[in-house]
Amino acid sequence: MRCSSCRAPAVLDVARHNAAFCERCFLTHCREQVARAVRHFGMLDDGDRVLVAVSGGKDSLALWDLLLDLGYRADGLHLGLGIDGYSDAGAQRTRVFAADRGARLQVLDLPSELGFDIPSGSRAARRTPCSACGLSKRHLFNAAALEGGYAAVATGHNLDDEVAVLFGNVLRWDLAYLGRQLPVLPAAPGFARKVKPLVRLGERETAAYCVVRGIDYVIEECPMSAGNRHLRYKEAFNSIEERSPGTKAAFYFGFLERITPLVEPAAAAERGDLHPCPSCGSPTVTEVCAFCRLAERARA
Ligand code: Q46
Ligand code: ZN
Repeated sequence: MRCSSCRAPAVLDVARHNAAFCERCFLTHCREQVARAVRHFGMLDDGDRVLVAVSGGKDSLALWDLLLDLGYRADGLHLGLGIDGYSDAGAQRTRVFAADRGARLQVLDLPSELGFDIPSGSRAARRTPCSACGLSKRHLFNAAALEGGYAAVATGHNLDDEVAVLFGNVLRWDLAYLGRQLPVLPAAPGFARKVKPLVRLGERETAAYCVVRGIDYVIEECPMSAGNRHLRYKEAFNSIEERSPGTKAAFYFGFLERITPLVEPAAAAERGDLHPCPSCGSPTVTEVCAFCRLAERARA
């Protein structure tokens, strides 16, 4: 197998591009895919300050590395979720990465700073761990970005993640979620801009990127993800993609091009009227925002 760009021996093939790459050209491919996504979807402007949500896994560390490499002023925020056997490993990999690159890292430890962890907090609030975790992350990353005056929060969602979530939303025809599943959510009062610069890269590519760049990341899945339906959707799509390369990208980018314009208004109408949460000031449609209710129950 030869590199499609320079004819040197290839180390990785990317079937959906009908291409193979040597290490050097693979890194160029990853940078080009991220730069293209950023440009095409208007995610960031040159010189923007970006807050990167970093877990210590392959996607978030690859994202941070790529954004720094592309010249963005990218700082990291790591949340300590208090998940045994997982959170410490993520914090450690994140700290090592930041120290190696001389990048700015903020760490917010939920148990010691907010008084609850995800496993016990989710039980107290009668939510699944991933629902409590997702809610906490959205709230805390948004709040930190607003407080720090960042242009955007960047998350490491890759093509496989977006395809799995899209498939789940389509199975339920959940218009509110479909209308919000965009690679860019613009800033609005109380909301920082959200961007997903890895949507043009699959998880095999982000893992390979970390290996080639010598980035040490947490390989183990979060123990709370067991039974997560998105993992099953990923497996299903992997077997389809194996037989028909390009299916994932066609499904996701076709949705963005052709369906998003149809569902966005319906989703906006479902959102209701926002007012500031009396406890934290975040915009909410309920009396007190979902995060403050979760935190209150978790600390009780
Ligand atoms: S960290 Fe949190 Fe994930 Fe663990 S509890 Fe679920 S959402 S699986 S990305
Ligand atoms: Zn609140």
